[in-house]
This record gives sequence, structure tokens and C-alpha cells, in this order.
Amino acid sequence: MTTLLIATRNAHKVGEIQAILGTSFRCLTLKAFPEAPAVVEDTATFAGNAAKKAVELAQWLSDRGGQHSAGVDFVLADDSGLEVDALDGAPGVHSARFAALDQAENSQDADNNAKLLRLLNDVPAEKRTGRFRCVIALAPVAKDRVEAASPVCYADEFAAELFDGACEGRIQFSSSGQGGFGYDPLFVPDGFSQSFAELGETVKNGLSHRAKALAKLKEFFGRNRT
Ligand code: ITT
Repeated sequence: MTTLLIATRNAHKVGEIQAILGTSFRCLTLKAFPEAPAVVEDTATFAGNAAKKAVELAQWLSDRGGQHSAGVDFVLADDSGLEVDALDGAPGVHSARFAALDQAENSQDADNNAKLLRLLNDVPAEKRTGRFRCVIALAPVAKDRVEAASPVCYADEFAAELFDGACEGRIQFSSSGQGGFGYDPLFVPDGFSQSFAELGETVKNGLSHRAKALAKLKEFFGRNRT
């Protein structure tokens, strides 16, 4: 069975990824690797940040050598966020620290949601469209790696496979619901009248941006097993 390291420090994301992947993979989390380095998310795209997280951690695990990598075959990283049309795609890649863009640390969900509502104060219902986006990056962990002589080969060895997903919807005028995390209390997916936080995890995990990206990842493994 393939072993994945789910390399996110967001416990809600870990829960959703594990629930969506089910039992088809053996999943470890960063709890098994407390000394894993923090990766700086400084690229301009979800794909760039997801690939950077997966590749840096796969390199780190590979450098530790086979017996210290707990059998991890691939590192899986998720970069995601909310794009709001009336805000030209913001908060986008800055979704986690939207309330305090000058800080390196993530902001509280409540502060991010309050800022979003404030910026959309004068925007009417029909213009409050947007989407969640997710890019999942998968990077292989090299077992018993012999350092490649060429830096090009070294880079290729850790290139990440990318899987993306989007979920269209609209932003409510106020928060509702207790489930989920992040912007879920404000986001109503197309075809529904309740927020992700009200709809609950089973509905969300059936149609979310993350579910769509992970469906592509499962297809990828299905194709490569045959
Ligand atoms: P890692 O980098 O460790 O994975 P993070 O929370 O910092 O954790 P991101 O940089 O990808 O992750 O930021 C994602 C932010 O986008 C997250 O903090 C939420 O604010 C928002 N977000 C992403 N997916 C979401 C979802 O399914 N529901 C609600 N908000 C979501």
C-alpha cells in the first residue's frame, strides 16, 4: 500500500484529506515528523506554493535516508484559498493571512472573514461570486538515494505532480454554520442555499475544490498501478 505524508499544518485540511482519501492509502501526518522544516510559501500561485511545500519536504525526507522516512513514498501538499471576483481574485494565495497581509503568520479565521465582509460591504448579491481553489502537489521520496552529479537531474528527481480543483459559489452577507474552517461560514456553493459550514463535511467533501483535486490524484494512482 502506498504511504503518503500529508504535509499540511492545518488540522482541518488533514481531516478533510484523510476523509476523502479513505482507506486506499496509508496516511501519515507531520505529527510523525515534529522536526520537519517549515516551508516559506512565497510564490505567486497555488501551484507554485503546493509544489514548493511537497518538494522541500520530499527532499528533506530523502536526505534522512530510508530507515528514518517511516516508509513514506510520496509527500502530499495542499495549497488553497478563496478567489472573489469583486476583489479581482483576492484573497487568493494570501487567504490564510488576509487580515494582516504584512505579517508572516496566518490570521485567525474570524479576522479574515470580518475583513472579507467589510470589503464586500457595498457589493450586491449578484456580484458576490467566487470560488475556492486547491492545488495538491505530490512529490516522490527517494529511497536510498545516491546524490545525483547533475543539479538538473537532482531537480527532476523531486519534480511534483500537480492536481487542481475549483468549487464555484458566492459570498454571503454574514457568517452561518459551525462546521468546516476558514471561509466556510461565508461560502455558499453553486446549487445550494446554505454555507459549507452549514452543509457539513459529508456534503462539502463530495463537491469541494479539495475533493476534485484529490479525485484527480486517485485517478493518477489508478492509471499508474495498471
Ligand atoms: P498549510 O500551508 O500548512 O497547508 P495553511 O492553512 O497555511 O496550511 P494555505 O496556505 O493553503 O494553508 O492557506 C489556505 C487558506 O485558504 C486557509 O487558511 C483558509 O483560510 C482558506 N481555505 C482553503 N481551503 C478552504 C476550505 O476548504 N474552506 C475554507 N477555507 C479554506
